[in-house]
Amino acid sequence: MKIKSFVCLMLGMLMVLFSSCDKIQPDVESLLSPPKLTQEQREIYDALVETAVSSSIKLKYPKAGEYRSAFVMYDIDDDGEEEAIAFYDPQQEDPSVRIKILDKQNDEWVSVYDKANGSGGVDVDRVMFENVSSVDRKDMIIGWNLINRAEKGVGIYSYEGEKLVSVYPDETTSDDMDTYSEMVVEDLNGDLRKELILLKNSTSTLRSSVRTVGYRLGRVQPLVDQPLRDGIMGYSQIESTSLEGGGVKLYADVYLGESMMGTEMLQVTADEIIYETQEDEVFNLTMRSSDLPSRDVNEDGIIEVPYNTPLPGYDSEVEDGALYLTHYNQWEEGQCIEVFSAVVNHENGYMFIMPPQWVDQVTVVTTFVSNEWKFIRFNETLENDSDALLYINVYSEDEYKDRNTISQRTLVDTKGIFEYYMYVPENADPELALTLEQAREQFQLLV
Ligand SMILES: [Ca+2]
Ligand SMILES: [Ca+2]
Ligand SMILES: [Ca+2]
Repeated sequence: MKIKSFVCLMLGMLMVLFSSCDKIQPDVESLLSPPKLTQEQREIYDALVETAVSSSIKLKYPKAGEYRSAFVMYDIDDDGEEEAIAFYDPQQEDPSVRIKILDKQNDEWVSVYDKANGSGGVDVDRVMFENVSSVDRKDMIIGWNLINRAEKGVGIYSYEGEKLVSVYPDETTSDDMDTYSEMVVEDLNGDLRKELILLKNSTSTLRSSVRTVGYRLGRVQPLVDQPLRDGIMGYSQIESTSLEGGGVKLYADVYLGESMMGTEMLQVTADEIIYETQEDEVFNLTMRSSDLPSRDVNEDGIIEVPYNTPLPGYDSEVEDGALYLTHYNQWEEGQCIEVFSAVVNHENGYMFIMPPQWVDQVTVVTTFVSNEWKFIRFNETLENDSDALLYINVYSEDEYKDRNTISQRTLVDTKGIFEYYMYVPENADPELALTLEQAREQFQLLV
């Protein structure tokens, strides 16, 4: 056990190291062991420590997004050479994180800027470089973790004359920093400046909303606010696709309470937000009882939103282990079109697309064989399971396989250490039976 966890730790560290190999962006782990630093990284680190406001500093590195290392390497003044942007906690009374910018001048790294963030940021969520306030120069967007808050703060900064100037909130005002739980950055009006779409969710009030922020009339400011329904516990993931006339369609998968999810759909354009799922009758058709993301399941470029209903014989109200039929729907102008319905085995990473003639006729039961799903013609109760049409089994590579069971099964797919088997009984009801080949075509591994 000890050896195992040590190996895991080593693997974890290796992954952290390799993930930052593409640019010189050391992570904190490697900074703790100086020999791993390149000469350049060491020079940056030394210049940072030498000029920091306290002698004992703690480096902070972005937790999400493209830049995940203690030094963000980016040509922020557009002179053709990268600067090093570092975040550090001077470990003094005020827990605020400072931003330092180091520039290489005459072959030496020197600190050109060092300032406390004025927004109470205690950690860095993410850093992005985008044209927001200007088409000529990229701004730095920083997502800050705030003390005692689940929502994050967002600041947009422009680098002017070796200074970071906050353009949102505007430095010259005392406006509070705007917040987000999830953020999407897109040019909504084709003016080559990006707008920010901030998806908000307050864990204390359970109020959620969507806000757009962008450059209008000479400054970066909030554009449109759209409240979302009450009761959203948080966001799972956000998908977005381009709308024909400009703007994006957002699919925000949301948690609604214990193992219940739904999807808020919105059309976000330059001057309005159309809330497609505002009506409960529409939103209810996106609800499902397991953690199923909205995604493009049939690879046609359009996102499908899952919705599930109990399989014949199961009642979602009373049963914990109920199995469901998941309908994958495309939404257009408030109308839904089902692409297909499937039974999804989340735990084992596969789904089986139900042939249309099986819907409402066929249900699935688990058996005494672990990770076996048995598809049966539904005859009034789940106990009446003699009309078997298909078995799907999942084994890990070196797991014990009962010889009688496995001799009937055909290996149809593998993923990592997992092996997927199928079996179509010879006496399957001819009215509903599939051949093994047909059954294989309905089978898909989850990505
Ligand atoms: Ca530069
Ligand atoms: Ca724009
Ligand atoms: Ca699709």
